[in-house]
Amino acid sequence: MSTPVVYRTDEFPLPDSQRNLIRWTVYLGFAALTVGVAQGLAQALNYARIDLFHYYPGMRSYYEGLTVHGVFNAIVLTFAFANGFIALTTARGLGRPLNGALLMASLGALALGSALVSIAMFSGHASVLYTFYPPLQASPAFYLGLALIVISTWITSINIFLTVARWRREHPGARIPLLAYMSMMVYVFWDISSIGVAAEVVGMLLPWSLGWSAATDPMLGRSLFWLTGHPIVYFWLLPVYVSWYAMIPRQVGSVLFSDSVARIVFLMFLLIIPIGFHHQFVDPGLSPGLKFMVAVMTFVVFIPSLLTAFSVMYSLEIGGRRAGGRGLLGWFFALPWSDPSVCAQILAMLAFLLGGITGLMNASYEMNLEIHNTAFVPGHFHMTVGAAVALSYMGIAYWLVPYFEQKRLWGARLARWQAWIYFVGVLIFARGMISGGLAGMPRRTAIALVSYPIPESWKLAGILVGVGGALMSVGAVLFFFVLFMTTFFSEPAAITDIPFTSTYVGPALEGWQPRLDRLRIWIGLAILMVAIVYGPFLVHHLPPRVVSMPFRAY
Ligand code: HAS
Repeated sequence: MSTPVVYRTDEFPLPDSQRNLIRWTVYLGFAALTVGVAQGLAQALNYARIDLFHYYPGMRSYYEGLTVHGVFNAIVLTFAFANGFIALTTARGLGRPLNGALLMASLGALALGSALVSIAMFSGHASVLYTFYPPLQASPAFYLGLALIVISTWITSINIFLTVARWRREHPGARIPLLAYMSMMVYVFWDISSIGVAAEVVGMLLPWSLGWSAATDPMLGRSLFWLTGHPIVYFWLLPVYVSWYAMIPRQVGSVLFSDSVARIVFLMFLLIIPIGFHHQFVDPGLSPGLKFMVAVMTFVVFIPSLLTAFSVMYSLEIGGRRAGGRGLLGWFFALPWSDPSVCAQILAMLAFLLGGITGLMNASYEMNLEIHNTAFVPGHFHMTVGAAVALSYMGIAYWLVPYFEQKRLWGARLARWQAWIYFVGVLIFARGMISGGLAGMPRRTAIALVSYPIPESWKLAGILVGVGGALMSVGAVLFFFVLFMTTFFSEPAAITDIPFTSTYVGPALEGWQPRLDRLRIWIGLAILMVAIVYGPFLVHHLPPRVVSMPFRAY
């Protein structure tokens, strides 16, 4: 039996103090993004053979800049955004406040961790990139900072789980509201996924950087990293899926098609955590059988995103048709493109269609042998994390920052331009990276500084990367400008709620669907899957072998 869901949109009971803590958490992420994108411009121009590194204050090398770019954008921004945004959606989904002390503790750990990694990177003691593979060694401050940033996500998890548990005690037999369910699953997923990097950093890298062990085991370190490093991409993406499922339908005047489909999608991600070995297809020491199994499982991870594509597209179509769109694609153009939040997120979805296809190419074992460690890979991930995720964060910010500041969004037209400029920039950038990568152009290489002659095929590719990167930078500057003007110069407005949607079907109270909320079973299955894939590997590789002496770029 399906029950209609009626969400009250008034009286959202989040105390101002909690809203402020969430606000500063998200702003910390945006502050990291300003530094991250500034470094990104130098990285992109490097492919066009323009060397800016030495003009950046304090930057000693290409690798220092690339580390700052990756760590600030891919770790600090994304973790801060998830901690803040998902705390907010949990509170809204359940209609009750969170624990203020835990919000404060999470922000404190995040701020302190970010400060420590910044000190390590800007003092030149952590040019190890965002993957920090051993035997590259950073100073202890870097690993300690990373550990604190991860701890901030665990504190957020505890806050979310306690709030959900209290709500369940007060509502025996009720289904967890979808918005809260999805929010909670983001952190259930992340908590299991983060075990790998926690073990690597705390068990291996931190003691090693403190000199308590002379050498380390790079193979074990890489594998533990990718145990987390693969699902981390979905920890970046899933908050965006929360917006695409639970907010965008409302923003386009529609509803979400199915409550259960959304829950199943989040559960599928939970069950397919252990496929990090697809980042290690070219690593020696892993059996072909293991690589084959992981390649097959990687194709399965397409399914929840394909379900998302169809489900979200259906919601968009309902909205577009309600707005008068006719014919096969008329609904698409009838969507409220004038709303910068909607505009940015639909463009993000379109970029993700292409990003997803390149993911499929990466996942194909033989294709992977061609493109691994080439510029193709940054081409893929700038259309996923650099566009689907970052552009969606920007779109979300266009209603979130007015909500935080209790002001109208300043410059909606400029904000729309911002989204388009960034989108076009990312497509040109990715086109350059992909064609260059197919021609063997390496990633993580200071092309502007190499002493060998550059093949002709890399030249046009490099120029496209430079032009696309410059446009992305313009888009980013406009984004910060709109937020700055909104915060300091816009008119006050009383914004009492955040946009979220009701569903067309569900949630059912009988039949099989309530089982989707029985979390113990799903968490048990997810841990079992990790044990099946990683267990045999760990049996062979534990305890860590003393193999490699540290290599320091400082
Ligand atoms: Fe990936 C490498 C495979 C998704 C990020 N990936 C990376 C790296 C990063 C990254 C950062 O198998 C580099 C790591 C490093 O530094 O070495 N990736 C995949 C696969 C998927 C995938 C199979 N990746 C992502 C996402 C990321 C991300 C998401 C960030 C957020 N990736 C790989 C592999 C490698 C890899 C290998 C290793 C490469 C190597 O050798 O180094 C899939 O999850 C993708 C599924 C996506 C889709 C698209 C669904 C589209 C949607 C939008 C719908 C549009 C609508 C609008 C509704 C199937 C949901 C439509 C309207 C109309 C009118 C049309």
